[in-house]
Amino acid sequence: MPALPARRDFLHRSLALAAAALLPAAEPDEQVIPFLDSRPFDPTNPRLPWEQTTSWLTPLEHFFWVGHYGYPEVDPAAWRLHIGGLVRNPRVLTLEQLQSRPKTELTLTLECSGNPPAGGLVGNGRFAGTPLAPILEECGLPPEGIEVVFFGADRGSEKIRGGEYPQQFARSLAVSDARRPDILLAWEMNRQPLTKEHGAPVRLVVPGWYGVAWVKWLERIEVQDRRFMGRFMGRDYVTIRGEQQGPGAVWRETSVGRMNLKSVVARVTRSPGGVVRIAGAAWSDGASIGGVEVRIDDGPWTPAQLSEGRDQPHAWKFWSLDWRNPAPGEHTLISRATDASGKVQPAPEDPFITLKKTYWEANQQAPRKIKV
Ligand SMILES: Nc1nc2c(c(=O)[nH]1)N[C@H]1C(S)=C(S)[C@@H](COP(=O)(O)O)O[C@H]1N2
Ligand SMILES: [Mo]
Repeated sequence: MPALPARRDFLHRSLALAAAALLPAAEPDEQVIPFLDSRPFDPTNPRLPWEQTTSWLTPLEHFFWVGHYGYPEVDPAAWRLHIGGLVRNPRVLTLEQLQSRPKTELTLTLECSGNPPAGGLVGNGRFAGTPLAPILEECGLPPEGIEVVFFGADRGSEKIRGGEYPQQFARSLAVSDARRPDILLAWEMNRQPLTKEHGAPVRLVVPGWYGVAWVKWLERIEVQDRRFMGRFMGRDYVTIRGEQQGPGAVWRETSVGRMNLKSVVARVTRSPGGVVRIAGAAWSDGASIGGVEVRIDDGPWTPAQLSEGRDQPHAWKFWSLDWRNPAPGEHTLISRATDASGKVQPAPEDPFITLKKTYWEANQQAPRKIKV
């Protein structure tokens, strides 16, 4: 297998770089045991490199980005936020006006609902901006308003039944969700102005919801008296899931929204003393993580130790488990999270997963293979 040494080489080199940049807490001389399917990091299309992830906060250079209609350059001086539709007092805000409002910072896990089980379309960042709810209140929500629609500056065209139509990236929230106090109009990520890739100058931040709801390059907010059914609400980012009910199944198609309970084995290391440590992350829609268990091969589920992040409801929790005397050879590691209500992250064979026909929201337990 000629590819393997090169891969290892790459890993060790990039690890040395990561260690220099962000590793005060890592143990000296620990060695990463790479996953057998580990892939090199591509800085032009970043995916969280789990095996290099030692920092609870994801550095910007490791944070994924997704843009369905490209990445528009928005001039912050010319930028305006239009708030209209059915509100009683429509408004137009400049960036300066927005930034003069009260500022809140939250540490939040952002995951794309298209992230595969152990994939890197996820990160944990600090987002700062001003709460949306008071702005909606000031604009006056009418009783007939049921949804708030958020429009980005990015545009494309969509084919529907033989026709082709202009579209703007947009997502909606029910008024009751939009009034949550922790939804932000954010202009900072990791204490820096948002980059173009992450939606500069202003994006929506929806703690506990999948990334598709976090509209970037935000330029218009509208309240309407009917459901918004654009591509990213009603046709794309939809989950078709069955549930066995007696002899048949009930099939439901829902728009991707709240995140599902999930955990991953992120990184396996060996200390100079020979102890192998299995470390990982777990997150949810904000329900607190009750615990994480790890299974090695066909062994018992063993509770891991939760470490960082327990005080931040919408940020991932880090966990680890020390594995003494691993037998040399190949092993399969798998983790499962449980939330405080007792809900357990589903196994790949769970009907919650097998009856999910679309690939979005893949929160099943993810086996990872290593060779010790
Ligand atoms: N305007 C706009 N906002 C968008 C998107 C987009 O294509 N256009 N992609 C969404 C999706 S699918 C995800 S997963 C997140 C990703 O956020 P990030 O690129 O900052 O990581 O942005 C969301 N916001
Ligand atoms: Mo996404």
